[in-house]
Amino acid sequence: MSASVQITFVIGSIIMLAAGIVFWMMTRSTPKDQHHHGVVAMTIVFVAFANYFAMALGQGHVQFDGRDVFFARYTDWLITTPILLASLAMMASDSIAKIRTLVFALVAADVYMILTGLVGDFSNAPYNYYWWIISMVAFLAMLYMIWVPLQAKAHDGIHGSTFKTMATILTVLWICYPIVWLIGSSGFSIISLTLESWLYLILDVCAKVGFGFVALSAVRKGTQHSSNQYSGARQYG
Ligand code: RET
Repeated sequence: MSASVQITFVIGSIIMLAAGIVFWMMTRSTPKDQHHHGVVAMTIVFVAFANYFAMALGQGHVQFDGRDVFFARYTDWLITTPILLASLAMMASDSIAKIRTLVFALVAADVYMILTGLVGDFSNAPYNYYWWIISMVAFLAMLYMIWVPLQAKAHDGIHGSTFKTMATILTVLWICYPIVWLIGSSGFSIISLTLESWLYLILDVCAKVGFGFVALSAVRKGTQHSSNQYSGARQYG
């Protein structure tokens, strides 16, 4: 692994760790009944920190057919993307139990997408492209579930408008991952490994840190609103 690639992992570790600390502080000034949003945001960045740290130490990749496969990206995504989806679902509905079948289907499609992507990364051409297509089908199924049935439930939740903002950010950012995969070392190798690593870093920071900020700020703003309306009704922790 070259130094220019390794530096992206070092930067990634630092950003994720710093974000975790900031989210922890933000959560402390959030009403207790909204703490789950903070727990979700912290879990995502601390999991990402561990995976970036492993890659920075050279422990997150193996050689396959003369190139590095960074499997730590997939262990990161495998844990963080279902949590991100759960976070989005929590914005759509006050009670995840009410939409459990939909959440299960979303997470199942997501896990399927990541695992078939990993298999693709450990495949030579043309098999890697077959796996990319299979993974893409699961991704499109996920987008459908977010924009059709989940969106329909969103008006039930207290954060209905935040749902739309978060679903839009999620869609725009997540679409970039399969593109980077395809033009990077796992696909056509049109871009260098260094550029690929920078692109994944930018995407990961936006998808994890940006998403956490939007969720936590919305919850804090939303509850400030309601605590102004019903002053003293909420318990702060
Ligand atoms: C892969 C393989 C090729 C096909 C597709 C993919 C999609 C990956 C996505 C990853 C999202 C990761 C996020 C991480 C941040 O926490 C696996 C690259 C469709 C959508 C959001």
